[in-house]
Amino acid sequence: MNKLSQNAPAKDAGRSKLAALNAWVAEVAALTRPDSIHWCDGSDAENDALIAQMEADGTLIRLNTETHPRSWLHRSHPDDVARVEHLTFVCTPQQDDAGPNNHWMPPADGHAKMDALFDGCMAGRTMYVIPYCMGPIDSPLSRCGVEITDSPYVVANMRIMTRMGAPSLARIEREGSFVKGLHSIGELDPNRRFIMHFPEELTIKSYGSGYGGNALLGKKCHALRIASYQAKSEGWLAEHMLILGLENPQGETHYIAAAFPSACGKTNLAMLIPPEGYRKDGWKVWTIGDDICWMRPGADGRLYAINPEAGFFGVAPGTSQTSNPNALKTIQHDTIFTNVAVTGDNQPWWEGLDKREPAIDWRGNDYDFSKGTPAAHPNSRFTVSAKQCPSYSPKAEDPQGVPISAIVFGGRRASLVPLVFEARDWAHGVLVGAAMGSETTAAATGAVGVMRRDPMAMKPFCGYNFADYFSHWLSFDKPGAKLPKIFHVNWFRKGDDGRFLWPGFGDNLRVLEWMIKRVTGEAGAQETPIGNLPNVEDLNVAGLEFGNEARDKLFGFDQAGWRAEFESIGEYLDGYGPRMPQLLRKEQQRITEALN
Ligand code: GTP
Ligand code: SPV
Ligand code: MN
Repeated sequence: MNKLSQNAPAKDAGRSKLAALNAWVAEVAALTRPDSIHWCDGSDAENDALIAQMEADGTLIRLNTETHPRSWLHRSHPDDVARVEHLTFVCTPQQDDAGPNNHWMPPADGHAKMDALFDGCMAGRTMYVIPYCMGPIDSPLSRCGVEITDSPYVVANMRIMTRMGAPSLARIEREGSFVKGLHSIGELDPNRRFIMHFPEELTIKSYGSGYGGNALLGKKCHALRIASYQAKSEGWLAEHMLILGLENPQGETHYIAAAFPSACGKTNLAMLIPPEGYRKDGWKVWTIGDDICWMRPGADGRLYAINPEAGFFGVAPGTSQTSNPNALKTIQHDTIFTNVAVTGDNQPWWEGLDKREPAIDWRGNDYDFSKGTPAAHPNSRFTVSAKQCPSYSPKAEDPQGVPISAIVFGGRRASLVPLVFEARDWAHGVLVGAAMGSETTAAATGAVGVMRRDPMAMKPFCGYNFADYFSHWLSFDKPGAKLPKIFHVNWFRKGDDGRFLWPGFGDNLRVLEWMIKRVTGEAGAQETPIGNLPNVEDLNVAGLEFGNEARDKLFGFDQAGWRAEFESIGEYLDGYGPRMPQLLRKEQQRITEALN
């Protein structure tokens, strides 16, 4: 018998000191009827046994042990390769509380739909109970949850992405409360797939997908959708943001949180290596998080942030020695790769990595160049512990979090939006975030490259009405608050020839330097109706060469274009009806008038 599935359900139902947890596990077991229940302790022995089991049944394929020790390839079902926004629901009693930004169902209907799917779905399978903590185990900003799943791949990923196992269970027993997440891969049938949230019950039910944010319930479901809801009532923020520390030559470190939509550059910015000249001068970037940021005001009025995650579930394509050397070093060992291609000698490979030729594509077929389709799935990913990252910040485990000096919003905008601008104050900054637009990416199913509004990069992740969310953001501006400055960036502006005008990646440091110098009052800017833009001479562009087109488009301000944009922003805000905070409408009107 399998070492991991020895315990009978009846015996296992009493495994925690917390009656509420035991009762929930027993209730779920009665519904899903697994063959056995395994309570995860997070130990190496447990992980080794799970990995061995997955290697034996083909769930994991061992990669080249010399180049990539203890690393694995997982091929997900070809119809299960990304988040599914059209199948993701927020179930609040009132539809208005979920808002036009969410798909909604009455909670009773949501439960009925999900429980019918879960009925008997774990027959013949092991049910894993995963106690986890989002954030450092000893941090007052952290929150705990328990995910029940029938996927050992999910267990192995949750072990990397969260603090999972015995210490988390101990905290849950101490606190007496936890977010409940129930997950089954079901039949992996897209027609029997839903990701359902019940914020008032701190409950998640996810069926029919084994992929990323659909299945690793600590990540987007808990740390963003449920947490954003909790954060609103408790006075903090749960955001789709990276966190980095920028150390200057004087040895001072400023912390920056940045919200970019999925597959728009968070991992890359969080692990940035400064251009050579900057490195020589002593600049350094420290990585705290690459996807999610929880922050709340400290006693001194500043916002303090933690990364609730313990690992990176990062986009593989585009990751290379030139674009992101820190990520590449991070994933040389002890990494789970999902849906990448492999080379003839069984090394992981993806588009943009290097000039080698892949042998087998992400589906497991011989790679055929003549088809012109990518060998790795565009949303292929690596799962790896943050501790393996060479730039991982010593402050990343600080239970108090780090004080944030600047908040950055940004998206993929081929036209109109310049490289960077600064909001004039908090309310303007909230509008800048609320008005964000970006072209869709392969991180979710559906068309790629379609421009849509993605406020604060939270369109797929805000667990309640965006109008209330914007009010919540505005509410941080109160006496005694020492709020960060807010900026907007666009690394993705294109020229008439369709090429990116800004080199991006390491050179993004030049923009971060300007931001921090704006915070400390050392850099200049030009005031425009949309905010403060750097003059070309305010930014260090030494060593970069720009033609006139690049200069105009990266640093210029297109009044007529912005007038049309602000009209569209006004219409977007109006779509939220009377719940939209007046202050935001006023900001939009103030700028519209200045543009006219
Ligand atoms: P999620 O994990 O989906 O939330 O994404 P992310 O925001 O962490 O995105 P990531 O950093 O993984 O970047 C996604 C893609 O954008 C990769 O293919 C990168 O190579 C590319 N990218 C990142 N930064 C830049 C940049 O500065 N310029 C350009 N042109 N591309 C970039
Ligand atoms: C994203 O899509 O923003 C991700 C990947 O970070 S997932 O975990 O699938 O949500
Ligand atoms: Mn993300």
